[in-house]
Parts: sequence; structure tokens; C-alpha cells
Amino acid sequence: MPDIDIVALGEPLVELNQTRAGEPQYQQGFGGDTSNAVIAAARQGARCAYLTRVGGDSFGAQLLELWKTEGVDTSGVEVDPDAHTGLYFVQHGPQGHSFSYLRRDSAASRMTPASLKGQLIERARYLHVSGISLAISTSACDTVFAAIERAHAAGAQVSLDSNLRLRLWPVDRARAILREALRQADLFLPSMDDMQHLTGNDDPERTLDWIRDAGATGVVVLKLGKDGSIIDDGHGRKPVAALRVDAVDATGAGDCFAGSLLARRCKGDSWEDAVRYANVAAALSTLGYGAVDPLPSAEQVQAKL
Ligand code: KDG
Repeated sequence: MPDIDIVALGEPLVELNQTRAGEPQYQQGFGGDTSNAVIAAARQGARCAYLTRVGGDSFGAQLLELWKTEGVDTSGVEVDPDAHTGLYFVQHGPQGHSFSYLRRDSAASRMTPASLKGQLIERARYLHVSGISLAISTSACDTVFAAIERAHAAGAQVSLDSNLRLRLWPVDRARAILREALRQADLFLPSMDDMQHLTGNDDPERTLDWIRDAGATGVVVLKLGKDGSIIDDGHGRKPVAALRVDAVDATGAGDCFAGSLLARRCKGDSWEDAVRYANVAAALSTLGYGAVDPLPSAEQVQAKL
């Protein structure tokens, strides 16, 4: 029996988030899509672990402290004394938020399949990975595919968030690798924005057709931002409405969606209930600045539901 609900694999980052558009004031927090997702899941009561590498610097130590505080198992985190922890800035403008990164050659980008020590993957119900985990380096990409193979061999389900970052890899490589990864995933969580870059079309139905033609056999939940999500379980498609809020910062909202959805599936929710819950959690996560601080607790989500 699995004794971990979700193990995520990817790159954590230290975040410097602009507190007022146009002004040089930044609040320090934490980010990294898969780390955000696993913290969101832990806040919903899931048993979580994280697989990554951090630098032997104070940012790495702060991240380890963060996961400990959030109840995320860090036994699979390696500390690399010769590399730095990645960092990113979030700036806000009329088009929403934009990111600037200092992450090349970071500790996480140096991960290899040999970094997957211990049995965390074998002990989990879900392995959660993302387009960013696949994009940060070729050795990280190999590590994700090795982790997927181990998860499937142990009977765990694989969840994949598209999280396309075109500053990390060219679109043709992103399309080819994500195609292969979505074929292997049991749950694929693309955003409409990401899919528009990959497929060139902006129609949700045609996008879901493209994903099925690409070989997806599992459940697909297409995220439409403020328009909610569509669940495609391979037999039919069902839209689920979003909660309308006055968002101040959408950084990490998709990660909150992924973590909350997985946490609720592990608690036995149907797909529709889990997606409705995740839509509310994601909306609540946009009410404050930063990827991690505003991630809601289970009580906050339940109150809103
Ligand atoms: O989804 C939010 C993430 O994008 C943010 O925390 C930074 O992980 C990050 C990235 O690589 O963009």
C-alpha cells in the first residue's frame, strides 16, 4: 500500500516578487512549479514528498526549511555544494505577470536518474512532473522519464502539468518531448495558453482532439484560466466553472490547481468534485502576491465551496 500520496519532481526556486507594478520593491518568497504543487497538496492534507536538488547556499537551506514547515518529506532532496539554487523575479504589468530567471546550471538542472535515490516513487500514489522539470536540462529530462518508468513499474499514477516555458527550450523540442510525456501520463494538465503555443489553435475542443491524437490515453484536464476547466476522461468532456475573484497575482495558480486536484483525488473525490475543488483553490491562490504564501488551506477552500 502506498504511504505517500504525491511525490513531485522538479526545480524549486527562490522568488523575488514585485510588490507594486513599476517600482523596484520585491518581496522574497519561494516558487518552482512542482514545489508549489506539492506544498498546495500538503496544505489540503495530502502526504507529500519532493525529489530535487538544491545548492549548498542559504537559498537551498531556506527551501529545505520551507518543506519541513509544510510537512513535505525531503529525504529525496540532494544538496549540491558546487551549484547554486535557482532564482526568479516576478514583475507585474498591464499584461499580467512576467518572469525573469537566474537558473542556468542550477543544482536542480544537474539532476540525473542517479539522483532518484530511495523508494519515494515506489511508495507514492502519484508522481507529479511538469514541462519545466523536462525543460531545465537534458539530464533532468532523462530523470523525469526514468522516474515515470519507475512509477509505472510500481503501479503509481503519473501526473504531468504542461507548464511550457519557452525561455527554457525551443518550441519544436518542447512539442516533441511533451508529446512523448503526455502519452505516458495517466493525468495530463495542460493550460490553454501553453497548448496554443504548441498547437497554434485557440479552440478548447480542437485542443483536446489534438491531445488525444498525440496519444493521450489517461484523463486530461484542460485549464482555461478564469473560464474554468474541461475534464476529458476519454469517454466524454465536462466543463467545470471557475470561481470569479479579483486576482492580484496569478503566479503559481496552475500549480495550486494541480496539487489540490491530486490531493482531492487521493481523498476519493470524483474527477468533477476534485476539479471543482481545485478551481476554487487556484482562484484563492491569486488573492495574494507570490507562488507559495497565498496557497489556501483546506479550511479556506471548503469555506468557499
Ligand atoms: O507556475 C509558477 C512557476 O512558474 C513559478 O513558481 C516559477 O517554476 C517556475 C518557473 O520555472 O517558471
